[in-house]
Amino acid sequence: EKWPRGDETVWKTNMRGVDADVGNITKSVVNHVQTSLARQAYNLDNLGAYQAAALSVRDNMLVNWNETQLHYTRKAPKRAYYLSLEFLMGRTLDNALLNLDLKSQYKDGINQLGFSLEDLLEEERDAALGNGGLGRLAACYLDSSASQDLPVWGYGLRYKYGIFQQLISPEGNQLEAPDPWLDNQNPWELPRIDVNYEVRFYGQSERLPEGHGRAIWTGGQEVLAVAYDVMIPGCHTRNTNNLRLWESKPKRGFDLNSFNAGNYEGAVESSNSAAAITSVLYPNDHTTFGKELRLKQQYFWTAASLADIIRRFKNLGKSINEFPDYVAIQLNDTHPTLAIPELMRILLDEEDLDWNFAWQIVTNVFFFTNHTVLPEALEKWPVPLMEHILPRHMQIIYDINMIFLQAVEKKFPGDRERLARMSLIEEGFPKQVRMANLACIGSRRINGVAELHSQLVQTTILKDFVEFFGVSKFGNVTNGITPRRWLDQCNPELSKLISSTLKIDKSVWLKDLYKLKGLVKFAEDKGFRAEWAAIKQRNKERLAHHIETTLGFTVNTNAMFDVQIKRLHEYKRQTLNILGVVHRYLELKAMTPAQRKKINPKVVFFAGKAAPAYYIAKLTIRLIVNVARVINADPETKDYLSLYFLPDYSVSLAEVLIPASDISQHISTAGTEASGTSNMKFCLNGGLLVGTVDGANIEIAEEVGEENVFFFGHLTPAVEDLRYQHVYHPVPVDEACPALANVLNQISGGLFGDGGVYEPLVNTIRQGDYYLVTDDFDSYIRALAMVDDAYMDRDEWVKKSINTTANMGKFSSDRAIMDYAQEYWNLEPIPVGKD
Ligand code: GPK
Repeated sequence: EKWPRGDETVWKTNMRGVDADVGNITKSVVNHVQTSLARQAYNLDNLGAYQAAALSVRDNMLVNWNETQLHYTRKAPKRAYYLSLEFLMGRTLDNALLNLDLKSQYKDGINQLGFSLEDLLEEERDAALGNGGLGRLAACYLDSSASQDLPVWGYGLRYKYGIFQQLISPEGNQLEAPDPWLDNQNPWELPRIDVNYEVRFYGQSERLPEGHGRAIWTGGQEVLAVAYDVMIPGCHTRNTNNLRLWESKPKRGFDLNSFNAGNYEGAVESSNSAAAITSVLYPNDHTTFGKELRLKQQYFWTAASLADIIRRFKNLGKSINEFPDYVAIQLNDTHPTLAIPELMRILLDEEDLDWNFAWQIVTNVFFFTNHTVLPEALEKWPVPLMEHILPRHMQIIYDINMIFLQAVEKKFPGDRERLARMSLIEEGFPKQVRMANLACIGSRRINGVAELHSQLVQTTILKDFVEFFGVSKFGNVTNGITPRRWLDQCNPELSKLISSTLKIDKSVWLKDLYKLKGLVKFAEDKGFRAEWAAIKQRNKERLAHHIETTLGFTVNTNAMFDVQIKRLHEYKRQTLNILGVVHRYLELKAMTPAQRKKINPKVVFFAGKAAPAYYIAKLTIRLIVNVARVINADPETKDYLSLYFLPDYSVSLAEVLIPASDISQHISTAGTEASGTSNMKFCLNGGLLVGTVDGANIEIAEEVGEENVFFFGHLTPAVEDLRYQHVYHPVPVDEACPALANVLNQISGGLFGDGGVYEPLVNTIRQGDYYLVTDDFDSYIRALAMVDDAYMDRDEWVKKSINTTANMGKFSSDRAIMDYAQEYWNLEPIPVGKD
């Protein structure tokens, strides 16, 4: 068939490219106001202007997106797919303008139309389709894939409601409100009503008598998955990748059969349950709940994504045994593990392959990243639930298990305990399917997210599998962060100073972050240090201004800014931090005014959400809020110590907080934080770090030098023994750590309101103390004292700050994604327009 239809020159002369002309930009924005939005200049508000500007930017992105997809289709390279239940994208407009290198032109154009770009940026709602680090990592990896010209697509779910909005009641309780982020039109997504797949649930699976492990799965409920595409622009490249999010909807508006039988309500009900699948992001981090709807989400998403991937592969006209040469699929944690039995089902039941051949393909396509060794996060699904919702997949899992355990038995004859540990099925009432074991045996390679964590994965949760498969199947890819959003976008002044100092255009160093190393020698330059410090100061004032306008508090910008922002979790030990604040407050109270005057003033910021059902985490928030209420109102101390809990933590709030931090806290019990990624963001912005010897803190110290990091606390190898001691030879806190006991007594005694309220929280420390707050408290306080001392010598501090930023090259997500591309996926960059 001839392409294009009609007159080729008419087509070609009308195809537009990316347009950086300010005149054309204003024309396009006005055109969107008039036509796409059907609004008029005289009553246009900031929101309308934002939407028109966004649509105009989107037009430019689409030019690149189309070209990229065409280029990938023509070149037919191997592609990788990043399957993640969470993509914590944040806002898009500023990021898109910077990546397309159109920011100054749009700034001018928007100005000419009587608006300010900065105001319009604030109109955008965060796309908050994730809980925390795992979801934000996925977003950084998409940015890096596009920026490194890698043919990578993301696949996820288009939740109608993202992570809940956090409200704080006057008593200090967290309240959750829904996040209707799609209520304003979303200019960044393209509905693809024509790209849709049917996904089956429930029904019956009948094995076929002739063998090969085949079966026929029929009946049950069929739900439609509809694609929504989100463009992912690379930085200073035309490559623009795709994030495909699935929305569920009823296969027909209603169930025709029930409708004809007069069961109108029943028919509408079934359509309701289809839509429910993608209605809400589960707000639990590091925990698994075994909820039916969550399992349906996981299958719905993996089935639609695989169907789409296979359809794209089939368009290449290759034979199915070449599938692993053209496709790599990264499983972001165990959430998409059902893709393994689903691909087996397709290959066996639809492609008619025999078992061994199918398994060979499957185990060469998938790669699995583990993100935690915390036991409560290891996903397990009750067998009865699986049998009910996915009867065919349960058969396949049993078959995989049988064959696998035979191989284990052959290698380790008679080792029944090993078989029990490695089985995909955990015995019990009910039996459960162990998703990590399935992900592990079904994948080509497995990685952790920082050196220490990857070692722990290999020596603890997957030890048996290392012994069975050999260590070469296991690896490490230390996490990274995108320097576009986490430096250039959130800290434009610092970015400018870096470019002018290094005399390197940011388009170069932002994509080769090791270039920051060139800043080291400027740490000795007094003028440079002054500029560096002045930028930090302005970022602190920017944060203070934000807090003043949103919350009405006046923040002391002459103080040191100390920040801990992350999900509330016992293992992350916000408790240690708040107890340390109380300790400092008590010390200040005991001082004379003259003594206080010598103290380094400090403002402590907390932000983070607690899972709605996580009682202790919510109680920790309540304690923080009430400590803040008391100490911020104390005239004796408030100039030296104040405390803020900033509600509704988000990517956008992080973008204001991180550049303003002098010191940030990453204080998990050793061995519990797999990597951490905000630690990298703070350091990249010249903030120093106080932390435990855990996760990526260790590698950050290796890079920036231990003299620039404030480490404290027990090390990973000591943790197990200390926990044992707490249980079998408990020592009362009053003996083990008098300073901590004093703090706990003050809280229980009612210094911050009814002490009884906090008893359950205090008891987690007094009894068992699983996260070793008692053991680390004294060294934590000493570390904070060292921070104070260091901050007193401001010149030395600024040198540390510069040297920290200068040595953060390793933590670019570009390095991480290239590591995946080379060591895991076997993928090459496919730059658009360069051949
Ligand atoms: C790990 F297991 C999980 C989880 O459920 N959610 C989540 O955000 C985090 N993570 C780790 O806790 C961090 O240490 C890590 O940096 C991040 O994943 C990305 O790997």
